[in-house]
Amino acid sequence: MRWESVDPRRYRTTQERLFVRNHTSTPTIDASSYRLRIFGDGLATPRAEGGAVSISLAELKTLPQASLTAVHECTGNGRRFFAAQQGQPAAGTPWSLGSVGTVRWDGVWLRDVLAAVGLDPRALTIQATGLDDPYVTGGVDHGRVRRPFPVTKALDDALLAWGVDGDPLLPDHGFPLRLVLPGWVGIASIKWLGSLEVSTTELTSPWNTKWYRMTGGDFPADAPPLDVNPVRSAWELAWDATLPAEPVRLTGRSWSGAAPVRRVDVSLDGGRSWRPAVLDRAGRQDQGWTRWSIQWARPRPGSHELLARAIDAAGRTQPLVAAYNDNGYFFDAVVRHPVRVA
Ligand SMILES: Nc1nc2c(c(=O)[nH]1)N[C@H]1C(S)=C(S)[C@@H](COP(=O)(O)O)O[C@H]1N2
Ligand SMILES: [Mo]
Repeated sequence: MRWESVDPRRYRTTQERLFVRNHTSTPTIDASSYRLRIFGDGLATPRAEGGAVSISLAELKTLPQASLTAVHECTGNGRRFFAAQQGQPAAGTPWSLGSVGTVRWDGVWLRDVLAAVGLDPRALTIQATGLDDPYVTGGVDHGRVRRPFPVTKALDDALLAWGVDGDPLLPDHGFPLRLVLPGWVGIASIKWLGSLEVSTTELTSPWNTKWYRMTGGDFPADAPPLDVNPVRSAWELAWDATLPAEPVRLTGRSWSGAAPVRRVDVSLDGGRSWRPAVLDRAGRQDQGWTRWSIQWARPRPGSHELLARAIDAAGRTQPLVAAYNDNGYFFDAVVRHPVRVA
């Protein structure tokens, strides 16, 4: 998603504008024969994979329907800035700040689906597996894209989504059904959801043991799998945007996986002086981002760096330097956004 394409009057991101991140490639799935399979020893009646409960889309749609607006963001958002801003190149897709959006998902609460199937009170984790091809890299077949998450998250606000803003999911975003774990790293929201294994033990996959954990830098060897997203901010401006030398109202957005954004401070002079931006807190929807604006009274001709730093209601904020890690996850530092006034 290009920040200069974001319409300041429009709160949510449309599917067409939302970033796409695939480990393999988008599969073609026939919705009429599609089935979600649920199995595992964490069901009230334990089921082996071969004897999974099989649920069609039509059957899912008989459950109470739900909609949820939430930030959707890749763990690697901002990765490019490890190299560009900190001189610490990190491996992976060199996103700027565009692998994020705020999306209104339509579907059913996972808790309602689990209640209908029947859950064992000792159930601990659920492994979600996609229907895209197995992920092969460096000659190793890691199997299908899958990641476990706690039953507590499943019962809290996890959604099984078949649509966005009333339309079916686009193929690239998980048609016909995806998991959505709001506030969590993007990889947790498994697309083209094929199965859910409900277990009374801790399940693992390479997507929570090998990747999507902090490795390298100052992190310990046993850093836990990443779950809740950090705090980040972006200006609704092109990189190196040219602005006329006249008063201008600048806009941007800030978000956090943990809590609503409480305050945003901005600097129009590269970080020498700061002042609070005007937040549109009332306009925030569910677990979406917070829009803000700032009046730049007298932009002087020349090059400038615009900075924005948010604080969320949990007291989390953005550092000036992000914690380096091998895979460039969680670049949450304040980004120095260059503009030219001409
Ligand atoms: N089955 C499957 N689910 C997946 C992925 C994938 O490659 N396969 N990519 C994950 C990652 S890394 C992210 S950031 C989000 C991206 O969702 P989007 O492409 O709809 O924006 O999907 C997640 N779910
Ligand atoms: Mo991602």
